[in-house]
Amino acid sequence: MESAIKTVVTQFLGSARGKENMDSKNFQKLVKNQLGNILSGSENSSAVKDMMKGLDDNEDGKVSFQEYMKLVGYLACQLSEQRAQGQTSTANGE
Ligand SMILES: [Ca+2]
Repeated sequence: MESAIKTVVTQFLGSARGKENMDSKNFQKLVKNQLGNILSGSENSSAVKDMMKGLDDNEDGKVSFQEYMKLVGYLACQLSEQRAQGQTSTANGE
C-alpha cells in the first residue's frame, strides 16, 4: 500500500515535470501510458480532453495534484465496484 501511494505521487511529479500542474499534453501522455488498461478511451485524445475538463475544477486548463487525485479516487472506486461484481480486472497491481 505504501508503495502504491508513492507510485501515485511520483507519477504526478514526473508527469508535471517539477511543476505544480500537469499540462494537457503531459496528462494525455500519462493516461495513455499508465492507465491504458484500467481506463476505457485512453487512446482517444478527445475523450481524454473531456475527462481532463471534468477534472479541472478551477478551469485553468491544467491538472493540479488535487484534481489528479480525483481521477485516482474515481478509478479506485470503479475497480472496487468491478471486483465486487466478480469481474476479472485488467489492472496489473501497480
Ligand atoms: Ca486545474
